[in-house]
Amino acid sequence: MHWLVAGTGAVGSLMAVNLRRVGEHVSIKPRVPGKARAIEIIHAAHSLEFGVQQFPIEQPTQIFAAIKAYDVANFLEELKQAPLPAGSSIVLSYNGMLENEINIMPERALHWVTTHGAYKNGNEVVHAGLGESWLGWARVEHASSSRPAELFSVLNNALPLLNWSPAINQRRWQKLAINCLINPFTVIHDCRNGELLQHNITELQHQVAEEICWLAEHQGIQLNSESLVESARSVIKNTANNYSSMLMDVRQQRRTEIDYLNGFVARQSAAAGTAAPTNETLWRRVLELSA
Ligand code: KPL
Repeated sequence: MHWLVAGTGAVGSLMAVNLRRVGEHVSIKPRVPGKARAIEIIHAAHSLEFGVQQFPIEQPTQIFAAIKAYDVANFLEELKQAPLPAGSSIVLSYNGMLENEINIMPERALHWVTTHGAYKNGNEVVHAGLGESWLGWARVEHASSSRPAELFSVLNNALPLLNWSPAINQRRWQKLAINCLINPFTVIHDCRNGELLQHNITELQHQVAEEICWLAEHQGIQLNSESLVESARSVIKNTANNYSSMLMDVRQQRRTEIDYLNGFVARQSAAAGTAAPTNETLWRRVLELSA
């Protein structure tokens, strides 16, 4: 299979090196346009070089887009201008949710939701915490269609464990909650995920989780706040050495995804007539810290 990994952040780089490791043909499309013809990624002391590919694409290609939530609409618009050859698919991986995302998902788009932890140090990608991932069709009307067998199996070999999910939306809400329960706290305490266990945040996490459960239920998704806090705790332990993507964004003075995480929860709850004060406070605090 031909793969194009869009986005050369931690997750995109991690996927690119692992796809290459299992023998796939991989090129890269950085989201920040540059003139480079090749990109070097260092992983486990090996330096690998990836050719840079731009749109349009001539042959059937599996796109793995590990991009920021605020870049999703632009990226999908770019794809619309350069339609992909038959046999291509688009796998999207981003933290958080967009208010209008249901209307912008292309036909063959899939969501890849992960709890793996990775961060980048210059050109080097560090796989700092093992997790698992879920793959499912992005468009609700395709949710129960069969899984694309070859694509699934390649992604599973590259970065196990991958689960097929006909209810990917449920998984996306769980991941949204995990990110809301971890990422802003790593910014506020300026620490690795594991160091959060030394801070007294459990009460606040329960409030964040309860606000998320209320909103999810309002949107037809059942979640349980106790299990969300519990899951966040196990992700914290499994990715203890990781620097969250949000902390890396703040440290490198990039825009964070807070608007699409706790900010999304606060705005959507307000629109539904209920305040989500803890998510709102975390949203504002991270915005202040990243200004
Ligand atoms: O998704 C992550 C992130 O950093 O954005 C987790 C799973 C919390 C790992 O750090």
